[in-house]
Order: sequence, then structure tokens, then C-alpha cells
Amino acid sequence: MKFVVLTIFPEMFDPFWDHGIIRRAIDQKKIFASTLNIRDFAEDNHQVTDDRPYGGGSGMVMKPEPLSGAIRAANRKCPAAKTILLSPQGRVFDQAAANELAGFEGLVLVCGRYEGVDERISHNLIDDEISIGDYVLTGGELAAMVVIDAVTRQIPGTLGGEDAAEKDSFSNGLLEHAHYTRPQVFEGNAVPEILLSGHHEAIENWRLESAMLRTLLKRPDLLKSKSLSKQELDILKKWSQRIEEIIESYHRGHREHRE
Ligand code: 4FV
Repeated sequence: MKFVVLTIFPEMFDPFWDHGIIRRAIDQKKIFASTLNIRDFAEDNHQVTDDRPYGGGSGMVMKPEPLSGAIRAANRKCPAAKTILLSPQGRVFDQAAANELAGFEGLVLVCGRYEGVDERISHNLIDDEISIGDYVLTGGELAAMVVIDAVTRQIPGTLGGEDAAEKDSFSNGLLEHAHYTRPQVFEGNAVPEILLSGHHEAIENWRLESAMLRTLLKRPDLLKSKSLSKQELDILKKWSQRIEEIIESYHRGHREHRE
């Protein structure tokens, strides 16, 4: 996977390339990462990349010439790459989008600044527009890093264990189960016994129930939109049965109290 980032602040990416799983993926040649400074494609000797908006108003707009020059240079570097503009107008990024983008040979990531980029760039030179969320950033650089990070994790072998990404939150439409490590007892709180049992099937069942409970409590919307397996459905039925019993015993208690 080739990442080519177009930005007026390429130095922002140096520490990003240089740490953790991204650094290891670069060292292992699982990903190839580079930046192009949009200023280098400005046609004037002051390397101006922004100008006042037609129609007036506050703020500045990124000029089309430097951007188009940079995008065309990036496409020459990686002809098969998908060119993505990071902007609040884009489709909202999620795990499914990360999985999809990980299938491309390369991604050219265009980082806007100021109020945004000249619309003629979006029309003619951009394949896809992606937003990392419904809020406004000062620039697209952080959004580009989010996309690169999530996509890199989906490239086989970048996470150490081959199947690590499959066990991710959202990979099966659920939040991840609870995680524990040593010490066995921390400030009086012990690790659930089942996790010390070595009984792998029982541990997998416990982890599925943990993942479902956390999803039910924190992101019930995910459970509603998920195609449930028989095991998952049985777990929900078991819970609703228990809840019914509690409600029934509550009413029974009330009835006896009234009599
Ligand atoms: C953004 C987002 C975002 C808009 C104007 C950069 C800023 C400035 N990018 N997801 N949300 N971009 O707010 O991707 O040019």
C-alpha cells in the first residue's frame, strides 16, 4: 500500500511515520509513505497556495493551480491510487471504509487548509471525499493520519498476529470484549476466573457475551443494525428471559405486598 499525502505542512507527518505500528509497517515495507508539499506546486515565487473567496466573506480558499499540480504529480507517482479529499463534506469514515480502502494499491490523501479547497478541484481531480466526523478541523492532516492509521491496521501482517484485525471492534459489528492482564488482582479487583481457566471455548463464549453486553450498554445502535448469529441471538434471549423474570418477581412482590 502506497500513501501519498498532499499538504502544506509535511513536517506534521514526520513523528507519525516514526512511531509504533506505522513505523514498523514502513520498516517491513508493508506500506510506502510519502508527502508532497503543495507549496512546491505554486506557480508564483512566493509559493502562494491560498486566495480570497470569490463573492467575499471571511477566510481564504486553497487555490486550484498548486493543488492540481500536486495531485497530478502524485498520480504520476502512483497511477493506480485512489485520490481522496479529506473534508467535512465527505462520507463519514468507519471500519467498513477502512477495510474497503485497504484493498487499493495506493491512496493519495489531499489535506485542505483555510476554509477549504476550490470546488473545481473536487469536481475534476478527486475520486472520493471522506470526513472523519461532523466537526470542523483547522486542516485535513489529522484526518489523513486517522485514515492512514486505520487502513494500515487492515493490511495483513502489520498487527503482528495475522488475525488480530479480525478480532477488532466493529469487525464483527460489536464493540470489543473486556481485556485484562497481570496482576490477577488489582486494588482488590480480580480478573474473571474464566479467563484463567485455559478453557478456550468457554473463554470465547465469555468474550462474546462481554462484547455483546458492552455493545448493548454503550452502542445499542450497532446491535440493531447487526445481522445476529444464532449464538448471539441466544445470548440476547437469555438476557431478556432474565429481565422478564426480574420484572415478574417485582410484580409478584408488589401483589403479595398489597394482599
Ligand atoms: C475534516 C473533517 C475537516 C475543513 C476546512 C480543514 C477542515 C479545513 N476533514 N474530516 N471533519 N477539514 O474538518 O476530514 O480546510
